[in-house]
Amino acid sequence: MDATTQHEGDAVGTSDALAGILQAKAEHQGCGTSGGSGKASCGSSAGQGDLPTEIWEKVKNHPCYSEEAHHHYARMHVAVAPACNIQCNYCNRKYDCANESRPGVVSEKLTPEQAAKKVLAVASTIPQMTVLGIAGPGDPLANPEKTFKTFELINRTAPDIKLCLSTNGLALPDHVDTIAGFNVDHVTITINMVDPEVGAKIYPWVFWKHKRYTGYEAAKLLTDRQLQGLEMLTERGILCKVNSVMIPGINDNHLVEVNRAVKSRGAFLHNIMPLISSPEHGTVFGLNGQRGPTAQELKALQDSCEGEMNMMRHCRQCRADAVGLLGEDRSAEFTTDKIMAMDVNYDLESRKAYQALVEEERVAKVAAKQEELASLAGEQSDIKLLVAVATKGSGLINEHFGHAKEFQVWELSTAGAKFVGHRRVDLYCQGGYGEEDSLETIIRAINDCHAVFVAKIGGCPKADLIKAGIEPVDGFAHEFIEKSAITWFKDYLAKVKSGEIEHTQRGDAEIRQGALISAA
Ligand code: CLF
Ligand code: SF4
Repeated sequence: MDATTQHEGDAVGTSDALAGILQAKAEHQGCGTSGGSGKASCGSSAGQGDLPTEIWEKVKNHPCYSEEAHHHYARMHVAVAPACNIQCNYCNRKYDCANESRPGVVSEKLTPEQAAKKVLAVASTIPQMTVLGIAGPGDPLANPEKTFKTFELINRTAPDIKLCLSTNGLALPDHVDTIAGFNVDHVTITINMVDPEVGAKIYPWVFWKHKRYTGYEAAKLLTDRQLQGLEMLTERGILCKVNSVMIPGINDNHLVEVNRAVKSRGAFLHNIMPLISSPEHGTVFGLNGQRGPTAQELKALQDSCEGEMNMMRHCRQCRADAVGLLGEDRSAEFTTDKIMAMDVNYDLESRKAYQALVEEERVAKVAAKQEELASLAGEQSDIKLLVAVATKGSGLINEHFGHAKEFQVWELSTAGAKFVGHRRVDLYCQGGYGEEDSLETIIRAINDCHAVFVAKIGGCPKADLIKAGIEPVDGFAHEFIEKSAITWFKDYLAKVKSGEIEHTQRGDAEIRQGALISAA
């Protein structure tokens, strides 16, 4: 089901697109105050921060709305919504909606009743699963009966689970009251443009009120409905995340304007995702050679939009039937056959007890980071660098290099450690042997990092990483990521200061094309 090839057209190095973003960044003077529930900054990486309590309660264990929560809490999707009412040039309808999924994956479609059983089965098996999202495989609001029937069943049987919805926004204004009525606290709208001229290059048509619209007219209708829906939701206190697909040469510079427009309408979080585009996906963009952004281009755009409304950088573009922590995919454990045969024991008390333990771990992690941060106080340096981390979750360096399917990327400076993204990679260790081809792609994926933190690593990959200028660090196995990274960074600064090493800039890195592969 997957395509793993790297897109040959991806240039690694400073490009026109990157130069354009840096220019836009210089012109973008901070962020306007957002209205509605988007007033405060998003769930910070350190905890409640300056968030009002009622907002914090909504985001604290939502893995997409709080970067910090995503290390600890899981989400699941149920694929109950097959139809769609628009066409995006990065979508092939054979596959799941690409607004919240990697292109090229196909989910197993469920009825609302099957979906409700699946939610109970997953909630019983994965007590840290706190959020149920409907994100396709088409558009949830182009399938309102199935979507809302599913919410109704889950509200009744598993009321502790937060409900979440992701839509292209065309039908949104018609359903806002129903969404509010089902206590859906989180809605994502994919907004790729606020200028119909740009939109006409992304959307060949939309279908509304029994009529097909094309070109400028279609894009105008879509943007008007999206922004109207966003305003209506935020007026009702529903937290809104905006997803935008970054398409170099089409909307990359324009997304700063999108960011301003959604911020001023109360959006809480902006998630700029890279276009994933390969000919084998059979999409218009895939077939006409449209490339996705490089890692540096994506980060520059995200940095340029960062302000009062935080940027989401931990999105995994997961599939319409995803299950588990954001960096993992346990959907294969919960196929319809398996669920129907499961003896489900949904025990609210044991879920709460497990989540209390998770909270204890979370508090310990934050305390360890604060302690290490205090020791960084007074350090003077302009050095800012990236490191990669192999983790299975819980905020720990607890994955072997050879077993990592992705690496988290952290930016280190005298301000501390900041999560800035992740890089999906091919497994290095294949049945006990190291795979040289994979190692090359891993190095390309983390080529902008100075070091890679792992629980364990073999001699061969270690030597190759050093040759590529990336320091393998295995001295912090099973310790907290942020505390360890800050400790390493202090040591790095000391070595630079003493002249033992010279600080150099790293190059760009590649964003892996191709679909998300099931872990099973
Ligand atoms: Fe799902 Fe989306 Fe809700 Fe999260 S995913 S409907 S907000 S529960 Fe999350 Fe997946 Fe990214 Fe979506 S990582 S694709 S942002
Ligand atoms: Fe495809 Fe989603 Fe766009 Fe519909 S909204 S065309 S399913 S990417």
